[in-house]
Amino acid sequence: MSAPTTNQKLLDWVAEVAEMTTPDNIVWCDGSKEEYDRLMVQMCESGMAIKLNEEKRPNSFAFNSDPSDVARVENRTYIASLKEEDAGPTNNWIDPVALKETMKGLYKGCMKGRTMYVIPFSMGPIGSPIAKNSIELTDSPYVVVNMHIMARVSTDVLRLIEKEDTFIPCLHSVGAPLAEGQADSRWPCAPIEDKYIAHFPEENLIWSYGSGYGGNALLGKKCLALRIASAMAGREGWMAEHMLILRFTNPEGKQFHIAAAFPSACGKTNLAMLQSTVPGWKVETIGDDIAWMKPGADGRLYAINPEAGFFGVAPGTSEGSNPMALASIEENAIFTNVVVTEDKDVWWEDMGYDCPGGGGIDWKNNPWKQADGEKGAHPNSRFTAPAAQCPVICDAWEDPAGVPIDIFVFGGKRTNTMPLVHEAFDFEQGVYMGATASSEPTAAALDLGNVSLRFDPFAMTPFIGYHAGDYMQHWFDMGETLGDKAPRCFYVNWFRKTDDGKWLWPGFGENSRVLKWMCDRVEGKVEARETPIGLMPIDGDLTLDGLDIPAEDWAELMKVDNGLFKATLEDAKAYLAKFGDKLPAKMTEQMAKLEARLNA
Ligand code: GTP
Ligand code: SPV
Ligand code: MN
Repeated sequence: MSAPTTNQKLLDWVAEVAEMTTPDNIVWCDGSKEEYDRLMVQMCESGMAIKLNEEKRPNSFAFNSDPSDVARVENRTYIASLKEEDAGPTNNWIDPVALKETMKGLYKGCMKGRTMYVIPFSMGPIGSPIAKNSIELTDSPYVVVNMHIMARVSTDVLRLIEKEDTFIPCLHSVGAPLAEGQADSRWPCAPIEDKYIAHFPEENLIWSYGSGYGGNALLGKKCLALRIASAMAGREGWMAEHMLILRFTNPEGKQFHIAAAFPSACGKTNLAMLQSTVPGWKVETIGDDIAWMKPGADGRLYAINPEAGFFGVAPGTSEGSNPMALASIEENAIFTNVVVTEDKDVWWEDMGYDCPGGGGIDWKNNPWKQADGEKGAHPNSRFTAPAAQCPVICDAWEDPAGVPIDIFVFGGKRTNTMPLVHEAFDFEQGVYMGATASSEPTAAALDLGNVSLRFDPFAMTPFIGYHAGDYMQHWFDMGETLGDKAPRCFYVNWFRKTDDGKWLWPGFGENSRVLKWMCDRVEGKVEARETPIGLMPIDGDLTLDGLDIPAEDWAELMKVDNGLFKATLEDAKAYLAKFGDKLPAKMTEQMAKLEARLNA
């Protein structure tokens, strides 16, 4: 196939990579339905994909990964800045020259026996001033079809690259060359010690090797839209955050835009599509994972969702918890590491009903019976679906101008200590709350080991493309830029448990009650009571009508235990110590103020 572009930079790069990786063929992708269908047919024939029941799940497919390749690999992820100190204490670092040497060794001949796909894609609406044009080179057809859904894949991007003579290069290989006549495996990938997810922030360059999974391989997502974009945003005065974006509209039609940062597998997709239980209030989805935000001409902060689809956690997704996600995956969806039932539909744990037929093929590609008690879907199994299929997608979701953010929400999974909701006294304390957000570990990252609590600033620890201390300072700087137009900051915790392990808060749709309280605060409709950690609801303002929450459970959800918070503050101090003189003075100031309030 002759190359469908005249851009010399792009042609040279493709030629250079092809020379290094020696694919059998090169295919330039155009993002068309014909291309998608053709690749799916090929993958079904090769045994990599399973076509699902056309009646039950039209145009949908299931994949099972290699059991070793089921999530992001944070200990194989690198920020290879020129200077080590610029990667900071939260990132792995290798000298970029040395890392490139190592990776070139791995890339040499790595696409032998495979096709190299050239994927032109845009993160953000094509041609929008905030969007980024990019090319992913990959030898994974699974990556191509997922990129079709998650990003905007189009030859229009080639035209923009020709005009602007610039693009963000993303190189990906599964790292499994095929010898002459060698049969391919169902899910080719490299052993863990050969996997590298590498970022060269000064060059806006991404090199990924050895994994075919999600955030390791769909390079527009975590690698570009968060790690590289956060480094660009830090330099250029905007923000790239691990945040959902939603619009919450009250009965009078007043709109509030909320951006919320929760760590992986802590409820962003669920909150983004929430079905409000507060009469007359409704939620519309703008994004479920990533927000790019810039101050607008009116001085407010405007957010866009750079993605085009959802790559959501399957287990726990049910008619009860997230009906809008279920509706989004009725057709044209891809499923990875779920159960394929006997009648070729999909199932996962906590889907709201037992597996039809009692079993099927599990995520490890083996025959499986629910009655045997083993999990059928991997806890980090995922669906990929076009955002446009979400019944509550907001009409502004592709507006290149974005939506003005009124409220930031931070949070994580804490079964103890953190109350249901509290509000920051001001933006600077809000930054402190976001910067010291903490969570108990989840299944979305493979390798966090046996830790009980992980500090996860702004849910961005695995995604900050530069020094996390500089990143915190950037948040304070944005506060100064925005002044009194800065969003109001809140901290939530949906995950408190009783001593015998039951949820204290019903969560999901009922979280709308908490969002409404936030909006009432923004509008000045309700007062709040001061506690050492921030402002909290006055009894009655956060309505519990119709909920069956015993008074002692509510008291527990609203409790601020000074002793527990002093312990968390000590943990935060220990965590922040590793930032050394890069820790913003404002963080130290906030800690001193919090300590004083807790001791008062
Ligand atoms: P990533 O895609 O990894 O970034 O995850 P996410 O933040 O989008 O998480 P998601 O919304 O997929 O939720 C992950 C898990 O949290 C699922 O098992 C949900 O059922 C569960 N969850 C979400 N919201 C709530 C809630 O309000 N209460 C409780 N108890 N669980 C929740
Ligand atoms: C996350 O882990 O935050 C995800 C899934 O959204 S992945 O795309 O694999 O990063
Ligand atoms: Mn995520």
